[in-house]
Amino acid sequence: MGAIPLNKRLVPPTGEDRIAAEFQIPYRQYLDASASLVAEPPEFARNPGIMISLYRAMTLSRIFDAKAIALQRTGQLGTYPSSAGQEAIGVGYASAMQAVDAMTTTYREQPAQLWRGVTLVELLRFWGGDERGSDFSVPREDFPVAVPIASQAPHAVGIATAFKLRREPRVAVCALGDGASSKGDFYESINLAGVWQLPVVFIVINNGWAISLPREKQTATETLAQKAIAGGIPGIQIDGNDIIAAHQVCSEAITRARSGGGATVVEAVTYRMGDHTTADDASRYRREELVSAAWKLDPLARLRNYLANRQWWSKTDEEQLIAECREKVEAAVAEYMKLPPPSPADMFDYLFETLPPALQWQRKQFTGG
Ligand SMILES: Cc1ncc(C[n+]2csc(CCOP(=O)(O)OP(=O)(O)O)c2C)c(N)n1
Ligand SMILES: [Mg+2]
Repeated sequence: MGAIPLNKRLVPPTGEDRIAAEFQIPYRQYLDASASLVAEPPEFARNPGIMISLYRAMTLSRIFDAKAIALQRTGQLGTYPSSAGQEAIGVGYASAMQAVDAMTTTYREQPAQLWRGVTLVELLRFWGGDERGSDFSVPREDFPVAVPIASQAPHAVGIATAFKLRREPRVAVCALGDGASSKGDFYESINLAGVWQLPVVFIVINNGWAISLPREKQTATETLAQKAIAGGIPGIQIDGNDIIAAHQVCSEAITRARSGGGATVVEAVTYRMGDHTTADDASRYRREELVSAAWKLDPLARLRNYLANRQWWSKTDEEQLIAECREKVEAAVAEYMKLPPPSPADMFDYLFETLPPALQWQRKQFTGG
């Protein structure tokens, strides 16, 4: 039994009715699964230097991801959420931002964080349980990842409000999941973003799953992008595994926000290739065929084929890049391993300016002093 299509559920207008409102949700894709161009691409897609830099970033992220999972499996990292399969949208929106912009994000956005300048060591530190990994050396004003679902959406609205009040030409970019788009925080955020015409862009990373809950059980809307309409802002759906669409559509939305044109919701359709986190076993609720079908849409292979088809990328280039990324990741792991572990007392020390008496007691029990 499939979902009832939206148009069947709409109240059909009778002879007495006029139309109160109408909307459309555009869908953008340039590069299809076979790496063929299906629409006239924007200028940057013809530039090998730009396209290769996007590919390099996506590859580094994929290689880091595999290593992080291996580290967790061998007891050297905490619970880790894989971003495999989501590299195009992550690198796409991050590369559309300017350094002065600010990002609030969920926990699966390593591809975007790396592009923004968060280091591999900082990522390892954070996922190793050391909060100092969130003290980013480069994107100082990007927020630490939000593990509470959708709490970063109102944060982005707050940041965008500050940018607007200070008349700074800066944009807040908020990445959140399909599951997060069901939360009140999201609806409240798009509402304020619309009514205050804020410089904020919401990137809804629709990876098909909220842990074990599939997209079709998440919401009855046909697209997640159309939720924007309720906030009075535009929504667009894109092929989130197409780096050209990801970079282009996010650039358009960010540019519009920067120039006073207000907010946008971009829904990026992608797929969570891995388990929800290393603490999950997706084979218990997800058929293997779904995952193998999704691998055929792999954003990394798609971009590699696009580059190779234009003679911009050879087998040797690929081998060199993989070796280079592995070296970078291994060097970061070696540095991470040498870092002294954080003090467990830290969990008491950074939440309150003055520790409440009950926690003072706990801290004393814990540290013995
Ligand atoms: C406020 C809150 N409720 C519940 C959870 C438990 N939880 C962790 S991840 C997750 C699913 C989120 O799915 P989605 O937004 O699609 O992001 P994805 O994990 O797919 O990247 C839930 C419900 C949480 N972290 N925070
Ligand atoms: Mg999801």
